[in-house]
Amino acid sequence: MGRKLLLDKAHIEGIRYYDVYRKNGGYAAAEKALKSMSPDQVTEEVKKSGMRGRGGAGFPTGLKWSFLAKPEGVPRYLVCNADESEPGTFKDRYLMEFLPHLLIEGLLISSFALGANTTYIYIRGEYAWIPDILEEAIAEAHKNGWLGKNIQGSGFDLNIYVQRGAGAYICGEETALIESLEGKRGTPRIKPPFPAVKGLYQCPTVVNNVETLAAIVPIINIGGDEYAKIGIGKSAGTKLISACGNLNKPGVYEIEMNISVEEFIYSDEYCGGIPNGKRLKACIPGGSSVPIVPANLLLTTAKGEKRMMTYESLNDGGFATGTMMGSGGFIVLDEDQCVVRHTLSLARFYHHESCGQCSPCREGTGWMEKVLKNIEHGKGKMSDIDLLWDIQRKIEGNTICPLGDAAAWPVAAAIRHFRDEFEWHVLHPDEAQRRNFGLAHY
Ligand code: L3W
Ligand code: SF4
Repeated sequence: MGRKLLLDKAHIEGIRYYDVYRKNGGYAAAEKALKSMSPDQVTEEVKKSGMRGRGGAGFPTGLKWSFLAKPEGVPRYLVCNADESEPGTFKDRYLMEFLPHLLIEGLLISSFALGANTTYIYIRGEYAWIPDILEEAIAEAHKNGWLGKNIQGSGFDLNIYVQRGAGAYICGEETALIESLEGKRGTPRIKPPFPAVKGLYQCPTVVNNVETLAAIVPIINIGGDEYAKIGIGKSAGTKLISACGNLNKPGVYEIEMNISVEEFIYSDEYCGGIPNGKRLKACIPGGSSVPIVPANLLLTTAKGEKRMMTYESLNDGGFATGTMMGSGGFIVLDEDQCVVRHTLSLARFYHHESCGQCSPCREGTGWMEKVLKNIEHGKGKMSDIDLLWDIQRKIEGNTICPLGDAAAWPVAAAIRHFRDEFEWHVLHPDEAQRRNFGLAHY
C-alpha cells in the first residue's frame, strides 16, 4: 500500500467537522508552525520538500513563495485556486468536500509563511454545494481560535473568504482569476509582471492550487526532508489523481510518485483495469490540456523503460512521444473509443472557453472545431488533416495565456499518433456519418 498523506483520514466518519478533525491530529501542523517556527522556516521546509504546484504547471512551490515581493506597508495576499474546471480533473473537489479543515489548515500555515492576513478561496461556480461546506468549516475554525485575530496567541491575524466563480474555465488561469476576484471580466493579464510582484489589487500575491495548499500540512508535520524522500527525483511526495473514462474503478487516488502507469491502471489497489477485458487504446494522463498518448507509448517510454507516474517520466521524450502530469486528470480510452470524436469534443470545449483576447486562440479554436466536425461527420477532405495541423501550429506559443497551447496540443497529439483514424473518416464518409446519426449537434 502506498503512503497516504492527504487522504489518510478521509475514511473517518465526520472528518469534515472540526471536533473530529482535531481529535485525529488536525491543526497539529498549524500549532507547530505558529508556535515554534518563523515564516521563513516554514518556507524553507516547503523548499526542502521539493513539492511542485499541483494545479498543472508543476512549478516548485517554495520557489514561487520566495518570489513574493515584500514592500513595506503593502498588503500581500494568498489566493487558493479552487476553479477546478479542467476536463477529467476532480481531485480538488474531493479535498474540499470531504476534508475542508485540511485545506483551511494549509491556508493558515501558508498565509503565516507569506505574511498574508487576507486569503481568498476562488471556487468554480459549478461546485455549487461546496462553498457552504467551506464556510461552515471556516466558521468552526474561527470559533476555535484558528482564524481571526491573534491566532492561538501567536500575534498572527487571518481571515479567509470564499468567492464563487461564474462558470468560466479561463478563470482558473491565475491572472484571469485575479481579474475576476477584483470584480472584472476574467481575462488573463500579460505576464510579467507575475502575481508575486503585482497580483490582486496590484499587490504581491501567491496563487496556489487547492491540493498544493493542503499538502503544506503533511510537509510541516513530517518535515520537508522526509517529504522529499517520497517519490522519484524532482517528483517528490504524493499526488492526487482523478481517474475516469474506461476503468473498472474510476475515482480519486493518492499515489506516491514512484509507481508505474501500468500499475496505476491495472492493479486492484488503483483503477483495477479496463472493463470487459477490453484493450487500452490511449490515455490523457494530466487533464484535457495535455497530449493524448497511445497505449504502447503510455506504458513504455521511447527508451523501452516502464513509464512512471512522475512529472519527468510522463514527459519523457518531450511532446513527440511523451505527455504531461498536468493536473492529474487521468482519462482512459478503450479500444472502442473514437479519437476523432474525442478530439472534437475537446476542441468544442476550448472554443467555447476561449476568452477571445488573442486572435490565434479566438479564431483558431473555432476553426479547429469546424474542421474536426467536418471530418468526424464524414464531410472532410484529406487536406483538412493538414489544415488542422497548420492551425494548431499557428496557435501554439502565440497567445497570452496557456489556453491556446492547451487547445493546440490535444489536436497535434491526436494527429501525430492517430492520423490513420482521421484518414479513415475521410475515406469512409458513409460509415462516419452513420456512426454519428443523431449526434449532429456534436
Ligand atoms: C514569479 C517568475 N512567478 C513562473 C509562477 C506563475 C504561476 C506558476 C506557473 O498554467 C498550466 C497550464 C494548463 N516569477 C515566475 C513565476 N511563475 N515564473 O509559476 O506558471 P506557468 O506559467 O508555468 O503556468 P500557469 O500559467 O499557472 C498552468 C495546465 O497547467 N493544466 C492545468 C489545467 C487546469 C487545472 C484545473 O482545472 N485545476 O489545473 C494542465 O495541464 O494548461 O499549462 O503561478 O505565476 N519568474
Ligand atoms: Fe484568452 Fe485564448 Fe488568449 Fe488565453 S490564449 S488570453 S483564453 S484568447
